[in-house]
Amino acid sequence: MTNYGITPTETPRLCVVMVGLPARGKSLITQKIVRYLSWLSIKARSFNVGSYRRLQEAHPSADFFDVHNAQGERMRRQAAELAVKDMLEWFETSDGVVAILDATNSTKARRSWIKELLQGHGVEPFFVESWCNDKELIWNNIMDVKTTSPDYVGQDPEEAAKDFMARIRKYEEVYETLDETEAESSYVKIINVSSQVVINKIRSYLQSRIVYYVMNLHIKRRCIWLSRHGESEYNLTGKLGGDANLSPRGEMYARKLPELVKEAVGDRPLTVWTSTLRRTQQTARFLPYPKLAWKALDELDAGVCDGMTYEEIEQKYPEDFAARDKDKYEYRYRGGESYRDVVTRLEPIIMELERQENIMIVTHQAVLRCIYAYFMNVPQDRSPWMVVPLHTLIQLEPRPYSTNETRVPANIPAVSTYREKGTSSKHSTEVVE
Ligand SMILES: *[C@@H]1O[C@H](CO)[C@@H](O)[C@H](O)[C@H]1NC(C)=O
Ligand SMILES: *[C@@H]1O[C@H](CO)[C@@H](O)[C@H](O)[C@H]1NC(C)=O
Ligand SMILES: *[C@@H]1O[C@H](CO)[C@@H](O)[C@H](O)[C@H]1NC(C)=O
Ligand SMILES: CC(=O)N[C@H]1CO[C@H](CO)[C@@H](O)[C@@H]1O
Repeated sequence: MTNYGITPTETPRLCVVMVGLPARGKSLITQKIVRYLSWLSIKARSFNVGSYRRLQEAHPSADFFDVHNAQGERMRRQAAELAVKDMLEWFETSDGVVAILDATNSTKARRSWIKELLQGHGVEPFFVESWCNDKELIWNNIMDVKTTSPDYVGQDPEEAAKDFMARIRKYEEVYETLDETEAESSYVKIINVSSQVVINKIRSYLQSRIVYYVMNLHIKRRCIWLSRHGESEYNLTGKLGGDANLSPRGEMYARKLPELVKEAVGDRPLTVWTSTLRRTQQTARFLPYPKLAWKALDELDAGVCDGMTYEEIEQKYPEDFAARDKDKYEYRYRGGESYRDVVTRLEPIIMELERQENIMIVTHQAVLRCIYAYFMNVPQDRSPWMVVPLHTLIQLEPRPYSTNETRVPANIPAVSTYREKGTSSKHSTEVVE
């Protein structure tokens, strides 16, 4: 059956417990871990204690977060219990693998409570602390929070920021960071956004993957540009795969691309990544930036169907054709690859993309769909069917709680290479503008 990349000997139930003062990027890290694991087909979900608390107290003032406020303390504890209850239910009913408890968990006593609770239910606790005393980073985070947090909807931004600072001071009074007194716990402590990382008792493969991932995250503003290669000679005849040259219209796109890219990128430094195939390298060849060719960016390998049209595939391998329509993500071409295989080989690319700043990727339809799905959180039953037009520059700007997308068409016509689910295999010679 399917190997999810988890060794079968380990307990496949992990709870990542976030630790850290407010405005240390915990929710951002939480959301990214969920997206990354889901992209790798590892079932993950976050449980935000704050949103359970909000059900009882929608717009609490800073006093609510005072540890000496017994009423507030009781409600916060209740919210955490509700979150954990739902989490355990999710493990049972949805075959969950990784749950992420997004809370403050500011004291050793609380961590010890949650650790026992989880272990009592056969769930391995793993603490991820984001620790930071860089004033500028914290301030930037507060500005993001005050404009996006549901706690402050409809409030004056200045007032919201002040209240939030007061709330943070309440937590600071009691906050205890992870240290050697918790040496028996599995944890990773990220200091000043990965300028220093402390790891302790990493017990499983899954934990080490999460550690490796969070170590690579940064929060600098940057963009990622994606483009398919220009129309190729194979696209004109509807053939798959191969290593064809660009068509005359594809060539026009390659010549226009530097202008489009310059307009979008401005003076920012940029590195261009291509696959090792001719059509992506020809498309990128006029771009005046450093280039890197990755084998991992090569198109989905169509195996024995390489060089055939969809029509020929339907005739020669009708049951394969139908199987691919039924589950395009899992379908693996004879002697070739599935979308899942492509995601697996793209993982180092995603890891490197997280580490880098401005990058442009010129690649192929299936590969581009997989990369796009990671950033835009597109589920697997939809990602293989996504429309990614030829001759269009896609700009993605990752922001704390979403990714901003802009599409810039080059206005150079190309054949449509999109085949809708369940449609006839006839190659479309219709020209889209
Ligand atoms: C974190 O950043 C602040 C501000 O740049 C610096 O003063 C502090 O020494 C850093 N701490 C660590 C442990 O790197
Ligand atoms: C376009 O042509 C290339 C070969 O040059 C092929 O790999 C790719 O799959 C084609 N796109 C579609 C969707 O037909
Ligand atoms: C998204 O990006 C576009 C282009 O850079 C910009 O004009 C727009 O304001 C951005 N939207 C958000 C919500 O940041
Ligand atoms: C401050 C805060 O919200 N801490 C929570 C950490 O997690 C434990 C268990 O989930 C809660 O009891 C605390 O309230």
